Amino acid sequence: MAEIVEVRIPDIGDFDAVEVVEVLVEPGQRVAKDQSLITLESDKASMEVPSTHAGTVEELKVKVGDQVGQGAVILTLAVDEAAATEAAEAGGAEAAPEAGATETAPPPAAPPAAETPAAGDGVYASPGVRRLARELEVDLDRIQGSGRKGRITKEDLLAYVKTAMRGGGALPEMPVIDFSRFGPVEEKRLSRVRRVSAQNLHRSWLHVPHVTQHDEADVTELEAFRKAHAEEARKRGFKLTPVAFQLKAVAAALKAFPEVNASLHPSGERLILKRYVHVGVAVDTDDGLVVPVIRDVDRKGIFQLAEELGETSQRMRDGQRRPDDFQGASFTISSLGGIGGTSFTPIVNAPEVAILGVSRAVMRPVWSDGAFVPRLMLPLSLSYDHRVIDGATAARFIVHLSALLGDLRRLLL
Ligand code: CAO
Repeated sequence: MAEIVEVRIPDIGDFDAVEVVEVLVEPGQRVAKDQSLITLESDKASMEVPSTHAGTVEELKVKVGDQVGQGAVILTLAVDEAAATEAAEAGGAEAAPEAGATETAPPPAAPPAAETPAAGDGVYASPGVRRLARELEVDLDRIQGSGRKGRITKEDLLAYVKTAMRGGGALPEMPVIDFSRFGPVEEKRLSRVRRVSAQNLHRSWLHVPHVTQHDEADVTELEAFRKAHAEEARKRGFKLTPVAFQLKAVAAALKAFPEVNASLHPSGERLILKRYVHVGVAVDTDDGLVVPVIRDVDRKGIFQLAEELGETSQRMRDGQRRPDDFQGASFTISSLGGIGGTSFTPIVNAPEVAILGVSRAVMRPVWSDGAFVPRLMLPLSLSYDHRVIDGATAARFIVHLSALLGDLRRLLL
């Protein structure tokens, strides 16, 4: 005999009440596990709620227009016998799917949606646009939204289709190759973090004319200072990472060069200068690269920044990410110094206009006052949007930054 279970709204992040904008099933209909049952929409995100079990819909408990929150019953389901046994073993009907807010950087990013294999997962779009995209067999991942927070509007979808039909503006197609012809292969599904960051990186790569300016900072004194205070930080419960010093120096350099702490208006005619200094820091996680934002760097001390960095990067690795972790950065630092390498060319995290890549500091002989002296040199690579920043400004910025890192007392000037 079929068991009746209640399917409920899972954890939907920070929202107390979200509107039901679409009911995708009806009584008597058979549904598969993970099949979308309803669509919820807040002003920030649209999300589909999948079924926790396979079975037949008995009774709908919500309708379009209802406001619902976590735990509200969506419908009752007569669960298939086999599935019921499986569900009982897995902890019963309450075993709701996890719908963690896995927002990833950089914005505009995906809504705090339940992970579903639906096309367009990881994008902002209304259910109507999603439906139209399904009918037209368009992958929403490929479209850049022009709406608020990157939301894909119907016009964006239609413009994309028109361009595709004309064959203009599109990139030449990559050939589809069956690699198994050449040897054994295996397929691995990319995490949502990777898919979203791939899309953002690609968009920046295509839109932003990049130039990378390299320099070296003499961090011999800075490193000695950091080591001298490392123990004190450790006692206070955090690690005094070199990145905290880089953050502080970057904040001072951004104050001195406001056009680097800016975004180009979409019209391309105005620069939006930011009076705040929020800096994104690239953090490597098992899911891929995420870039949480450290706010008001100019107003925080180095100990505070180090502690916040440690706490934030740990939270990123533990998968405890919140949408606002990734919003509002005006500049980004990507440090590969803990790993190695001599220099690299980071991709600007648009709509920011510059990003600092930090490589591994090395001790080497530097010519000074007629003799070679051993100095610890830190390689810096500043990629910038050449539409906004010209070469001279970039060079002045990185020279200024190197000087700050070379002598922290300059931060006081
Ligand atoms: N040159 C030489 N050594 C460096 C260095 C540099 N530029 N930057 C860091 N190091 C050293 C550190 O001194 C540290 O050595 P010890 O363990 O001997 O003290 C080691 O590399 C690891 O450094 P870290 O953890 O302090 O800093 P990080 O650059 O690896 O990471 C941060 C920075 C803030 C993201 C950190 O909180 C974190 O999450 N680390 C994990 C690794 C990571 O995600 N790195 C970012 C990679 S993607 O851009």
